[in-house]
Amino acid sequence: MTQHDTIFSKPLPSISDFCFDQQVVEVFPDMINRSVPGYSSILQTLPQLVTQYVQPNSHLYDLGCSLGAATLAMRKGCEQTKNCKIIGIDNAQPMIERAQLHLDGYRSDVPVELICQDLAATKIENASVVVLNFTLQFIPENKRDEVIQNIYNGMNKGGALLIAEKIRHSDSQMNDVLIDLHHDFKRANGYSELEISQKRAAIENVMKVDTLEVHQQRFNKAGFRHSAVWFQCFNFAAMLAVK
Ligand code: GEK
Repeated sequence: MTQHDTIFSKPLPSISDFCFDQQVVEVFPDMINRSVPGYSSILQTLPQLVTQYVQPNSHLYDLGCSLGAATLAMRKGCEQTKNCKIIGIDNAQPMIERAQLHLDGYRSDVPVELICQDLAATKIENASVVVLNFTLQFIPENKRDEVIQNIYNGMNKGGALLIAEKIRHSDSQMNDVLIDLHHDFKRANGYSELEISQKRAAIENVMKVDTLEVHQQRFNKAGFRHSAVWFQCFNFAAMLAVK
């Protein structure tokens, strides 16, 4: 059973930068479901997309795997494909430890290896599917091009990059509308004004979001031949880029 997220419910004397520590691990499923519009819809659709792009004898990567929710969805999507292996990467040790327990609770013939390391230093090889589910937004902006290029270089032709992100609208008025809708979503899920504002302060230095246009340009620059937004709810979008 996941615990209820109350991390920002009491006034904090000072707000430190958000980090993925043990306290966050304990409440993570509740936190992400109540904070990210469309999170469960994206996870539900992942198996379908994975089935469409997975190749026999290849690797699938879940970069920034947290507790392995996307890893499990990916595993569902490649169960019928011969000789696949999923590699889950996260640089937070408490996340990897809990993800391992979580994955051990489900039986499957698809091997999964979980590694605690920086995804920017991860060698991508023989990849048919790479998932970055709400993770690129935590990578420093000046490293994002290199990360996507590294992924592209390690992917097989016809392989898919599945990336979901919080986004910023390039029109500031429209951006404000999307942010308001997101905050209403959080209120409807039981977060107070204090929780919303303290979380915002904790995350603003560690999570800088790009526009859809910047993502698109980055895919093109890396060499992806096709890309599209396949889902959007307010300022959260899921994209597909195919090599
Ligand atoms: C899900 N994909 O449930 N290297 C590796 N991992 C990193 C790095 C890095 N440089 N930076 C951050 N992370 C998941 C949700 S959460 C999204 C992903 C969120 C990891 C970080 O430790 C955390 O576990 C994850 O990226 C982001 O589908 O909390 O909004």
